Amino acid sequence: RMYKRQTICRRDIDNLNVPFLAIYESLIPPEEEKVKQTQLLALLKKLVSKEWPEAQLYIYGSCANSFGVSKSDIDICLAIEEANMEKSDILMKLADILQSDNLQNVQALTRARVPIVKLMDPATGISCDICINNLLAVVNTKLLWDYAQIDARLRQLAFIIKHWAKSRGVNETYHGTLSSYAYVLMCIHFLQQRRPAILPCLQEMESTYSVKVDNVNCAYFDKVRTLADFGRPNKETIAQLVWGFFYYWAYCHDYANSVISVRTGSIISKREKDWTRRVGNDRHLICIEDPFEISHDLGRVVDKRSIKVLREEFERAADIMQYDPNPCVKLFEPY
Ligand code: 3AT
Ligand code: MG
Repeated sequence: RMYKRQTICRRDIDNLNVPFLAIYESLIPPEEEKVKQTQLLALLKKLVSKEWPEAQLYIYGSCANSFGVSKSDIDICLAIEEANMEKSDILMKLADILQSDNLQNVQALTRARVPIVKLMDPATGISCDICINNLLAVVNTKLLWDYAQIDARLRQLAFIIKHWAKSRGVNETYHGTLSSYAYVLMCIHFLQQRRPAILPCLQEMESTYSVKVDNVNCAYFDKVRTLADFGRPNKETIAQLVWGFFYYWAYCHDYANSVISVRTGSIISKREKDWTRRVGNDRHLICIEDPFEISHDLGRVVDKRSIKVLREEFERAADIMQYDPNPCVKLFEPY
């Protein structure tokens, strides 16, 4: 199936730039949404600090990594040192603290894979999930944000890919498809691999930011303002990149042997990572290395059935980009 065809993209590809950019613009959250998020965070901080003056609240995920579309839920992390308390007890107590004010549907989900407190703010209609001490997610949020500052095409591409994945039902980890976080890493990797490259590999550069979280050293070059011209030599347009992204995952990626790695800015081998066979529930059918937790494959949720669904969706999308008279409609048709 690999290298099945030697296609170059359609001649009229650049006619698609205007409609793709219009889709991107329509997904950007309006300023008042950001204001409401900030207000909700301030309220939560006030309530939490009464009980735990030392604790910190951080926004992470799509509301802070710049890849959030309009009406996203907020992901919040409570950073707290409570050596004598079980995580589930902290969550119950947190739910209690927040219940007392006028927030709605405050629930502690202590048995979820990632235990959280869930709530809804009736004043703004915003839902949020609060987890405890998930600081690696706070750091990978900063990494994604920093990458987005380097070249505008990353945010455009990632919005379009996320919108496609949601429309086609392949953004659901509990059904064996990929998380938004995984799709953004796939976009970063893809832009690192273009020639000339559109994105650098920040973790291979001299580190200007370095923290140790859960025994993982997270270090990379974060002075991204100095890289504003990095992608300039590459003139590819958003339509060409959307086409190239799907073409890569449909016909060029070596699923049997390759791992994509934003950390190294390249492809590494499954053998090198010992990801060649199923271990427990991790099947490694599509391999996406986490940039910091490098033993963590973001493709591990994908199973024998869902890998087929995913690859068929990549092929469908690549074929639409290649041949369809109206790709901007067809691509996002509900499944
Ligand atoms: P949505 O707009 O909510 O779809 P998101 O970027 O908020 O996109 P998620 O809600 O899937 O993505 O995840 C929230 C954040 O949690 C994103 C990332 O910082 C972190 N995260 C998610 N999945 C993983 C994972 N498997 N390993 C490490 N960090 C993760
Ligand atoms: Mg989210």
